[in-house]
Amino acid sequence: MYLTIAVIVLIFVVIFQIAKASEYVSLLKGESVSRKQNNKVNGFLMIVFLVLGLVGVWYCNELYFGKTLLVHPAASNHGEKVDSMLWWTLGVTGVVFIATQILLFWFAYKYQENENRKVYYFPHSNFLEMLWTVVPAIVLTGLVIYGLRNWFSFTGEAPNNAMVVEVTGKQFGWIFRYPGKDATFGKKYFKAIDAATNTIGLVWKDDATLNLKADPATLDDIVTEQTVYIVKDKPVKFIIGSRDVIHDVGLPHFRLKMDAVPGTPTTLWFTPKYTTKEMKEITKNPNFQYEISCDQMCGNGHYSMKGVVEVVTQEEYDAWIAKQKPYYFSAFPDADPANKKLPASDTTKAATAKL
Ligand SMILES: [Cu+2]
Repeated sequence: MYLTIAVIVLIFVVIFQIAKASEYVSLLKGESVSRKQNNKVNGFLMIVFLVLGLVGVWYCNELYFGKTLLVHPAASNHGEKVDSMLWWTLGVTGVVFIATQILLFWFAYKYQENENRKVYYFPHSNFLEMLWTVVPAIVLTGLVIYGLRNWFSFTGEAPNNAMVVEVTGKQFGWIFRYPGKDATFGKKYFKAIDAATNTIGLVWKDDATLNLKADPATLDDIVTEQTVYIVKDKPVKFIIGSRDVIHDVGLPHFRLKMDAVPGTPTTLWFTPKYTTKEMKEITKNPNFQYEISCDQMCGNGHYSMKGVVEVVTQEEYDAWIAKQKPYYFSAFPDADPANKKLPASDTTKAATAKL
């Protein structure tokens, strides 16, 4: 730290001294000679900056591209479209960037002060003005339309066969809800939330003080935390909300993200293309996990909001969901048939049946 500051200070001192020295030199040599010399040096430096800059762009790409997500394929249908959109944008802006930078620095070098050249007076050209207004406008409109089409596609209606999962952000974690056997999410109400037993406020019981009527559709809803299971090649729609502040469901491997806003449900849908297992092979990383990262600064535990998406086959999913119990049973264990003690007569019957 101190070393860096010392080096920066030293560089400033050196620049200051050079400036001062060149001032004295110009006094000795005369204004015009020294200006011409400076022009030459500056012109040469322009070319040096150009070359160093372009080499730097190439070098940083060599150094860091391997660490980006782009080395592995996008893991969803929409992700592929987002990637292609990104490549098109980078391609178009990249070509323009390199061409304009080369021209900018080359012109500064080539057309430096020269006594044998007279300046050509070129005040205005309607054609050129039109050209560099209309062409970028058309290209940018194209890119925006391309992006909007993707946006409407992944925030729009999901296919009929899509599975639906509700995602709720909270400080600091994720709660997932599956609709259960009736395929319907039961009603929830924020005042019914109880951090220990009813994390998203399902309306299980009548509550006169809150003016709530129990919703039977809540009884089979399945609630999990931190890990969500979805199926490869099957569209999945997330209905996204938040319990406290604004979070954001960031799905970097699927190239999607969507804000989680309290009181205003947002949606997105996508079709996962590779199971977690397949992705481990693709990335050659045995510890690979699809991650939900909160993409919105949401408080001091923001960094720890990692959720996991398990993409599995239909069979694996069926086996997993069959093992899940309705959330209702964890709040009211007595309602769980598995916990019900059989009446004495039934026990005898069961025993006889066994025999
Ligand atoms: Cu968050």
